[in-house]
Amino acid sequence: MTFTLPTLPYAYDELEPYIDAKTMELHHGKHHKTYVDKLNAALEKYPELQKKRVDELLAINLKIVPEEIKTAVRNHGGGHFNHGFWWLILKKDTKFSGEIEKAINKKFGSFDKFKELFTNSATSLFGSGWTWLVLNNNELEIINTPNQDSPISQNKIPILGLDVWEHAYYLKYQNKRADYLNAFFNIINWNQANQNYKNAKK
Ligand code: MN3
Repeated sequence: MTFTLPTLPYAYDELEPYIDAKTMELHHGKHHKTYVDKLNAALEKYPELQKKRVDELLAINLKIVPEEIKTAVRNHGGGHFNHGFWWLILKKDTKFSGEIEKAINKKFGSFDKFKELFTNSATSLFGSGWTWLVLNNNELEIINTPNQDSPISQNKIPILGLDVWEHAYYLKYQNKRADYLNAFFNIINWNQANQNYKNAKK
């Protein structure tokens, strides 16, 4: 089996005006597609690895991946996993509620404080990468990862994530990363985040 580009559970224009349709089309149809294609190319000579899930390839700092393709799988497997995760965390009009609400309030004091810390983390990220809310040893934590590095390689379970590569926002927001970060908080799928949190706690 080779890896395939997942279909989005919504139309490209559904996140307007926070993320524009053109950005979604390029981001999913071109960027994510390229990660999938390059991951498949990297695994071409490794039929055993083609049978693994992408999270299995990335686990424990890519332990099962041979040295000669480690960088390619870190970048393109990471890109495939991170984007597959990211599409599902985007949705308009869900409510901050459930176990994730309680856990965020308990850990960070309030939603506003969480938003501030998450935004500061994303603002401070130099170059390309991601900002995440993860569960690390059963504790919520905000982290950045460079490039397409995935939290699961560090044994941290993503609850929600934010793509801070310029390709995620540049068409609409140009250099105004702060506006993009603010927009993101209107399209977090809290149902999905809550489900991710409940699964991670198991
Ligand atoms: Mn991206």
